[in-house]
Amino acid sequence: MATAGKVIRCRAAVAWAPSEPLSVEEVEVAPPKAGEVRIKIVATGICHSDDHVLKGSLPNVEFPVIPGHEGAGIVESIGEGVTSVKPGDKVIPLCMPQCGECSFCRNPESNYCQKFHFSDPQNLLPDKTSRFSCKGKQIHHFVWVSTFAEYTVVPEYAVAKIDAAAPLDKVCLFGCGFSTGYGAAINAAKVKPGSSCAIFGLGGVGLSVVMGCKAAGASRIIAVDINKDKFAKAKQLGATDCINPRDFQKPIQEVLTEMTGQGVDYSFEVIGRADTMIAALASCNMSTGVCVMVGVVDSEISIDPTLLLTGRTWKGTMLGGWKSRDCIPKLVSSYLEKKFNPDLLITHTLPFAKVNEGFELLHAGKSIRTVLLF
Ligand code: COD
Ligand code: ZN
Repeated sequence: MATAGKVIRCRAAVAWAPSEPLSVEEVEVAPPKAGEVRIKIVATGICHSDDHVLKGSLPNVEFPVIPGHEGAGIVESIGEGVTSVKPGDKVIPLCMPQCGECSFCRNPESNYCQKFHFSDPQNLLPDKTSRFSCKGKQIHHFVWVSTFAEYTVVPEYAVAKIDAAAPLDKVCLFGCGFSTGYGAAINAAKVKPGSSCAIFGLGGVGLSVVMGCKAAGASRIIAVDINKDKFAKAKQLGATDCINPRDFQKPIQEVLTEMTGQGVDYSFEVIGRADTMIAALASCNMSTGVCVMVGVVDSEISIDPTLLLTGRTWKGTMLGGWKSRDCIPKLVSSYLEKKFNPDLLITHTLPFAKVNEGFELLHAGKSIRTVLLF
């Protein structure tokens, strides 16, 4: 290995400060320390959560930072004591780690590893230092994975080894978007055959919820978005109805309740807005409905408690409830067996240098997923 043990100079997209465009820079990536893995990122998707990072609206993120959390790559070198991966392995870096030791990792019902960012910020590696520097400055990691870098270093328990046959320019979506959305339907809501579902927000994550509802056998899948250009893809992936809240005078929860009689069995908020979180909650059956929140807002929200008193369940999910190291490789294998096709979410493929163009496509509502290739 020519590069093992050495600092690698390579390209990365650095966010120097909130609300500034990304700057493609040459960065130095230090070798992995004990328990760490250095990965050559081959492809990375752009998720709306990366846009939240750039705007400074995700909690606990420190600048300057290298964002990106939907990548796939090849192990370049490993630190002392790493046993589960070796150089040359195809891997997905995991924004939700699975340390295997915390009480949540040991609980079969939970996928929330206590080493996740909301509990213990992942802006630096576990030894509280960074492996990235640029122009003499230390650059922060983002949820450890920082996939907008040609090389990144992550702890071993935030790496999933995947099938050697997996196409990295496609399976990068398993690092976030597809796994999050599909799992929200399968694991968090546990959608039943014959049920009705409403999905608020038809981005890469929301459309993956549509795929999950379809796979679970839902008979009515109502897709909700203010951008009607998203409807054709939603229908292709399984939506039975597509509605634009702006086409109605009355609140969308009333429209959905009228469409279904008593509200949908399952609703999903996949936008990240306070008003649509409340609308999604109010859209599900007042007695037995389940509303799953996938999006995040940086404000508090208030609701009428009777919405819950009548029996509704309101819950959230991270990375679709999958225990990441155990389940992401299995999802990739199911993809290779053609059990689902998230390739349909990829609308654009760009060279890495055009990362800001990728964000422009997202802002303009023109892309579902843009995949950047190094
Ligand atoms: N009503 C209906 N639809 C709307 C509205 C509205 N008021 N506003 C926007 N939309 C639609 C947009 O037109 C778009 O189609 C869709 O909502 C959002 O899609 P994208 O492509 O912008 O977003 P995704 O799918 O990449 O990401 C959505 C998230 C909800 C995951 C993201 O925004 C978020 O909140 N992330 C934070 C949560 C998190 O960290 N999750 C774990 C890692 S991703
Ligand atoms: Zn994401």
